[in-house]
Amino acid sequence: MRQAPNIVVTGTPGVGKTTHCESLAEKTGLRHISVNQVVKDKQCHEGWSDEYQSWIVDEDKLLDAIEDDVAAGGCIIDWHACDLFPRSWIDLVVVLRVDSATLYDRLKARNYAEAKLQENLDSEIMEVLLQEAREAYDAEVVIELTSNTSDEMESNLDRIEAWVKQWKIDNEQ
Ligand code: DAT
Repeated sequence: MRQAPNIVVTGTPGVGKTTHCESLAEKTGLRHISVNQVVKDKQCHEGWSDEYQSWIVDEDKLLDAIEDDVAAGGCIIDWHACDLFPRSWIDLVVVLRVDSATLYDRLKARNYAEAKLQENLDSEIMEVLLQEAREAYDAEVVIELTSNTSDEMESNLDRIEAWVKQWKIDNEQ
């Protein structure tokens, strides 16, 4: 049994995953696992894709790299995909959503190339990550939260923090 829950924070690049995860880790004491960082640091990839401007992730290596941490519980996993994680590992999946205009501005500020920017905007509009989460996990595990403004982020953080407290009460041994 885990002493603390495991949470996945997912969504299209630019929705606010890292910002949410860093604050959540501070507020709750849970550990932020940036999958991007793990992939780079532990070489869980098969090289760099020029087309996608990202690492080609070796999912088996990635799962092996984080398995021990996740088994202990109390991880906040920050990644733009969620269906690779075994259902038994995960207690809550938070799918962050953002308006197209806001996402456009955030990705533009990151100097994304036009094709990559458009691809991510399409993905957000088509709710690709939300669908993926709903297909991979039970309905009660998946929550969709908007992340357009700082006020929305504060309210998301309060809500997740309260959920973590309740999880600990419900799962006390
Ligand atoms: P991700 O990790 O999903 O790629 P991020 O956390 O790096 O996203 O955030 C992208 C940018 O948007 C960053 O400059 C912080 C800003 N941001 C994120 N969430 C926000 C929010 N709810 N309100 C205002 N700005 C936000």
